[in-house]
Amino acid sequence: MTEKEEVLALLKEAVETWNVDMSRETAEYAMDVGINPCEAIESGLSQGMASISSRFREGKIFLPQVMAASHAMEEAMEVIEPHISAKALTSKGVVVIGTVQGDIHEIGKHIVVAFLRGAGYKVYDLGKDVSPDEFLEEAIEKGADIVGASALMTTTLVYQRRIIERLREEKLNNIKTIFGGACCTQKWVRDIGGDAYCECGAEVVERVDQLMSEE
Ligand code: B12
Repeated sequence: MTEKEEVLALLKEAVETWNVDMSRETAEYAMDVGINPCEAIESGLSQGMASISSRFREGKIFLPQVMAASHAMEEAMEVIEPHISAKALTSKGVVVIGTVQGDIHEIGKHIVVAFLRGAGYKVYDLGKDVSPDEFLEEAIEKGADIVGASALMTTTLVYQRRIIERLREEKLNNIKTIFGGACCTQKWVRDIGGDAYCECGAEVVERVDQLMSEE
């Protein structure tokens, strides 16, 4: 195993074992030895969360452990995020993003925000449990080129559709939309008339660049 592989494995293990200190310290070490921050997130921390997800689904762990693992992941993200911040002075575009109404899952969105900021986009993160009208108001106020919304539950997916409906009702056809989150699929986004779907944070910059270049 190379040193990089070892550090990525430790990041995964820190989240898997909800070890906050290990998570923060390993993230600091990873940045010190020059591991690519995006790789540290996608190939390290996110792998830990993926394993937490499966164990939770199988009933091997419960909500408190998931919360503790989320905490460990967010601590490491705090360390890593400044290392992806953009040096670009001009913004490539404005993105207004949030987690939809009734949904408090934010980890994936935080990753997406970090990647987009790192790529030079001006990103306004509205947080969690954001109503379609709040998305709309902020999109208008901030002059959004793109609205992005995360939904992780089957019960909250419908609010992604509602965001599109509200944008259409207000004739904001120039604003593009991008969606993601555990329950969201390419098919769903096509069915609701969204402009792009993104399965994983590593792809988001490419997708958003593409949207910005389309008429
Ligand atoms: C961590 C977690 C929590 C944490 C959230 C902490 C936080 N601060 O976010 C806590 C413990 C609080 C929590 C609470 C609940 N949770 Co929960 N949770 C999870 C879990 C295990 C992991 C989610 C996660 O963070 N993944 C890691 C990140 C990195 O991945 P990601 O979110 O998928 O994001 C990536 C991509 O999807 C994409 N992406 C995501 N968003 C966006 C947005 C855009 C614009 C783009 C472009 C891309 C994009 O890029 C990201 C980076 O790669 C999932 C299981 C799962 N399979 O997702 C359940 C899960 C989502 N939770 C679930 C449920 C039911 C709940 C609760 C109702 C409690 C319960 N009874 O279990 C409450 C919800 C309360 C509410 N109103 O929202 C269910 C939903 C089931 C369903 N089908 O509806 C899941 C699927 C678990 C399960 N199998 O039952 N949860």
